[in-house]
Amino acid sequence: MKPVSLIQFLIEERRAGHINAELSLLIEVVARACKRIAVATGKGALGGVLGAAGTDNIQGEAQKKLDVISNEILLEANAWGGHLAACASEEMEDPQPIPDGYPRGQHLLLFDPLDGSSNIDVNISVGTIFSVLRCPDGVTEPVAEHFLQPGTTQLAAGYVVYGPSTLLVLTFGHGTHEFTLDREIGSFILSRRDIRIPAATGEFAINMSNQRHWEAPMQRYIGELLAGGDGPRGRDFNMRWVASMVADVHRIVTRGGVFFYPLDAKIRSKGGKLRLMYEANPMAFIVEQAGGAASTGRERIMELQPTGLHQRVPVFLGSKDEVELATHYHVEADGAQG
Ligand code: P6P
Repeated sequence: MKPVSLIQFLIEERRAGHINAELSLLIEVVARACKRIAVATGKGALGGVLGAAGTDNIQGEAQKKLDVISNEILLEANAWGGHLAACASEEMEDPQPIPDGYPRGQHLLLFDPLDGSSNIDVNISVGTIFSVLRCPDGVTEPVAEHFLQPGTTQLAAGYVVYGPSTLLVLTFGHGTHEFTLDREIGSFILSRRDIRIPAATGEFAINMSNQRHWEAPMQRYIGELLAGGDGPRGRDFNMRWVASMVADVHRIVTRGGVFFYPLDAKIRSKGGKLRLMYEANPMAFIVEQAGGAASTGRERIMELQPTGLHQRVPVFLGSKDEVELATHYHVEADGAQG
C-alpha cells in the first residue's frame, strides 16, 4: 500500500471537515519543530545538550538544557505562521503571546516541550506532549484564563516520543493515529490508523515506591493486581514504569495497559504530580479516542474545569476495564466515608 504522509493525512482530514486549514498548518509546524527536537535529543553528549541548564521552571524544578532548547524550538517555530494566538508551556509561568508584527490565528497551543527530561542523561525515551484549544472569540490578547478550558474542548492533541524511532501520535477527535518519522526523507509516515486500546489488560504502570503514601482504594486495587492468580483477580499482572509519561503512555497506546499517577500523601497539597492542561488532558484525549479511559480516580479528566494553567491532577488512564475498576474503588471508598 502507498505510504501516507502526515501532509496527505492532514489534507484528508480537511476534506473530511475534521480540521480547518489553520489547524492543519499548526500541526505541520509542531511536527516540524519536533523533528528538530528529535535531532537535538539525538546528539546526546556530542551536542553539548545534556545536563542541567542551571535554571528552574515555574514548577520549581531544575531545568535540563534540552528542556530549554525544546521550549525555544517550539516557540520559535510557532511565532510567525499566523496560526496561533498564544502558546503556554510547562517551562513558562505565563502564556507567550505571538510576537508583535506577526499575524495571529484562532488557536491556543499548550505543550510540555520535553516530558520525562530526568531520563535524558540516561538515554531513556522522552517526548513532547501538546494540546490545541480554540482562542475565545474576540480575544486578541489571550492570557492564562483564556486557556482554562475543559479537555473536552480540545481541537487536537498529540505526543512525539523520541525513542529508537521517532513517533507522532495524534487525534482530532476522529480516532487516534500514529506516524513514524522516515529519517531519510524527513517525513512522518502513517504507521497505524484508528488505534484501539484493548479494554482488558494484564499490565500496569505505577511508581511502586510511593505505595505507603497511597489512599486506601489505591492500596486495595494495586494489592489485588500484586496478588495475581491466587488473588481476587484470578490472574497474574506484569508491571512497567519508565518514569517518562510519553513512553509509558505510548506502550499502552500500542499494546494496552493501565497507567497510574495517583494522589498520595506526599503530593496531596499540590493536587497531584502530573499537569492537567498539557499532560493529562492531551493524553486523555488520545487514549479516549483509541477506546481507552482517563480519570482522576473520581471523575473523567476531560470534564474537569481547569482552575490554573499549571494545575496538577491524579491520572488513571489506559485500558477501560482497569481504569473503571480502580475509579469504582475510589468512588465507593468516598461514599463509605460519607
Ligand atoms: P516519578 C516525568 O518527570 C514525569 O512528569 C512524567 O513523565 C512521569 O510519568 C512522572 O513524572 C514520573 O514521576 O515520581 O516516577 O519520577
